[in-house]
Amino acid sequence: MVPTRLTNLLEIKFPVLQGGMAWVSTSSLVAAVSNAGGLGILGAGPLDADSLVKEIIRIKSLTNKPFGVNIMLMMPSAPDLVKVCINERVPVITTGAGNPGPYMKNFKEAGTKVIPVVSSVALAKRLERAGADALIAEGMESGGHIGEITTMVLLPQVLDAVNIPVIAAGGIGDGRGIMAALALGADGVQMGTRFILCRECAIHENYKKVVLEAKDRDTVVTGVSTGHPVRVIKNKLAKTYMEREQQGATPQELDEIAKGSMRRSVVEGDTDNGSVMAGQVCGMLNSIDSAAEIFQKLEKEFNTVFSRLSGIVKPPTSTY
Ligand code: TUI
Repeated sequence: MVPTRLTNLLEIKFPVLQGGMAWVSTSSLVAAVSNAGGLGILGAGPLDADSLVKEIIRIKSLTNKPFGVNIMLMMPSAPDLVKVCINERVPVITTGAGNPGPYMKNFKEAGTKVIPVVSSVALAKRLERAGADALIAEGMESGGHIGEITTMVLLPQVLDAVNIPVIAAGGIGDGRGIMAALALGADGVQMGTRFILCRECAIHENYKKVVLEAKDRDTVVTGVSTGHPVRVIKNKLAKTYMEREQQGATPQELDEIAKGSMRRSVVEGDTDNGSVMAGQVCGMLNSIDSAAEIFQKLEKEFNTVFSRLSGIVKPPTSTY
């Protein structure tokens, strides 16, 4: 892979970011992905400031490569987590579920690269003006908290609207998807669900089994009625939640149903009563591999598409 403006910016070998997944991407996965040549990203979601410091110290003990931390801005702990990342000189911050504009100045002063997730063109433009170093354009094929537009449609519009590097996310599960994103003009990709099925991902095996066995139509979007859509794999909890939504349950009642649901699935392995967040690509994933193996496979798949396209697309004839 030749260096690009994104690999130069992040000082990584492959233009592949591992999505920062709350509860799921902990230090062992982050370090393994960074060591394999991508950018591992810690999901700071459920952590308090002290646990975040410990996780960052652990990552630094496992890799000397750059890594990132994802901060979910809708969490009340977000301002404290931002302070920790600045003190610990975290190389890259990605943000989700909100607008990081208010923190931008502090990050810039600390030399931290800021890469917000956007699901609309308007926010992409606003955050470029606010000083974002790059953007992650995330389509609704993703797992967890999502926007409304597909990656295929969102990505070219974001690319047309900004000049900073744009990373495609949502619906990318293998080397073919990476090639497709680059064909649309993306500078790189972010993959979440593919890295759930990583040997170094330290979640309960039951969670991985459900993702591994899921088929193309096995995810649903809950929370549309509250304005916080979340894609999960269909199970007993999702069914109850959506039934209550249809019956007109209040946001407070729905919050009560969802409370603690990631802990139940990720830590306790209760994949019936817990929330199993995953992207639509779960249907095409069929093996658990080490991070190094994932990168080898991605490169092979990418090169296979490249060869196929080289055979069917005639290079433009030179006019010289
Ligand atoms: O953040 C994510 N994905 C997530 S967060 C999460 S944890 C969670 N747990 C329970 C309920 C809800 C979430 C699981 N998955 N992705 C990044 C993302 N950000 N997707 C969409 C957005 C987003 C949405 C609105 C970014 C900005 C925004 O606009 C805010 C504004 O001020 O305009």
